[in-house]
Amino acid sequence: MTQLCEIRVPDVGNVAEIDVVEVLIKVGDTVEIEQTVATLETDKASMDLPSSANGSIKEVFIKPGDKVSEGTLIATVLVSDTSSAPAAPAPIVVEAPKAEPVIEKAVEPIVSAPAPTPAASSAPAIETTSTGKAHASPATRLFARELGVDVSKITLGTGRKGRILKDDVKNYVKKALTEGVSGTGTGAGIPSIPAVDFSPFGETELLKLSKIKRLTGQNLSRVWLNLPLVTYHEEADITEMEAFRNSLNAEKVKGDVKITGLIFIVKALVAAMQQFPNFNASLSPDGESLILKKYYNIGIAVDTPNGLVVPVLRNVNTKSINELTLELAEKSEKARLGKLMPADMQGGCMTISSLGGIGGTAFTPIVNAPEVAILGVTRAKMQPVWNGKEFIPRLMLPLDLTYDHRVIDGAEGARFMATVKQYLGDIRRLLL
Ligand code: CAO
Repeated sequence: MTQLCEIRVPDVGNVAEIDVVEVLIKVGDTVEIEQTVATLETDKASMDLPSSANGSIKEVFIKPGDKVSEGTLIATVLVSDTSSAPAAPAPIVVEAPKAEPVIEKAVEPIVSAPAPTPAASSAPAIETTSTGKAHASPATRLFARELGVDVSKITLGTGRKGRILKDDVKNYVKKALTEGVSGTGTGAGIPSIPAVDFSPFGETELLKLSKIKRLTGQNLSRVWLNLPLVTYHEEADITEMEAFRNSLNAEKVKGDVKITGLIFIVKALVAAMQQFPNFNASLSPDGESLILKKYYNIGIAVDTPNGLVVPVLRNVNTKSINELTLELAEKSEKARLGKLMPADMQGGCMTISSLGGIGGTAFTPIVNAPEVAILGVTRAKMQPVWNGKEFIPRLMLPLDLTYDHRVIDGAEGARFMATVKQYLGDIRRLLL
């Protein structure tokens, strides 16, 4: 049976006018779910608009240069197999372009997970970030990345207003091959990992990485290569905090969302950030100043079937434990269903990556730049603690703070964690 599905512009967060930059489909084209059908651009970011259905394009309602807004009909798709009916159409922001004074928005990673500015060791790409001049759509950037081309090296594109198009990338590669121009290196002179033929060793299968995983990988590599990271380990005594949490949860009735220990950690972290403003900051692109933030938004790394995403809890300092509990439950559920919008993942000041529900004793999380620090949490366990007279059983929570050493000094990191530990050890202090 055939069914007609519509691709519309989803909620992209309070933007009245969005420019259509590129239309990548035409009538009769076959599209798959998640395939990019158009590139849209606001004055803050470019986004790839994915198809929400598998099928063939019946009609296209937009052309480059058009202005659209939330709900605008982009195209209709004839779907022959009802099993491939629409999934949630989430635009994927992969580019934050052009001179943008608010660096945080400009360099923010889509997937939460640790941040941007490529130069992956094995994925040889140097993408221009907000500070660069290259003007290209996410689809073109992706294409360039796949070929290992640094788009910033393509000085002028042949598209409107000098925009770099796929053909410009192709021509650049052709030129590089014929003239031996060096444009496909891995950056910073890092040798790429050689390709290995595994077939002599046994059977293998090629599994395509999800888009989230690919982007996360690039972001992680960028941060790893660009930031001098230090990880500091600490333990907090959460015996009383857990007793309080359990007593609160005992009052809950069936259907209520239980309070998770993570929310107390979020609150303690923000209380410490209020005392240590350098942790609520980003380094300016020229590395000469700190941009201090006056709001307190915390990203929470959430494990989903498609990869890691980081929804952001906003204005944590103004919200109660109960409000934050509901917000985290709602956002992590949305994350797992793949329904987070870019706006849900933007504006974070610091991130928490909690593996405590799974286990672990310590790990080294990677900072979600342009944030300057990330807090890792692993599994709390009962331990004998010496109180001066005897060993007593206490519930100890391992914490791992990774920070950008350009911004945070070692002693500052240690003091910050001593403060987080103090808040978690006696959560009454959060009221002070
Ligand atoms: N110590 C001991 N127990 C813990 C704990 C800790 N540090 N953290 C959570 N738990 C317990 C919880 O209390 C819960 O127990 P009950 O079911 O008895 O109540 C159970 O473990 C499961 O917790 P959870 O992980 O589902 O819930 P959470 O609120 O602690 O975390 C979330 C929410 C979204 C952070 C989590 O589900 C998640 O996705 N974690 C993975 C994040 C990740 O992948 N990070 C890696 C990033 S770097 O690659």
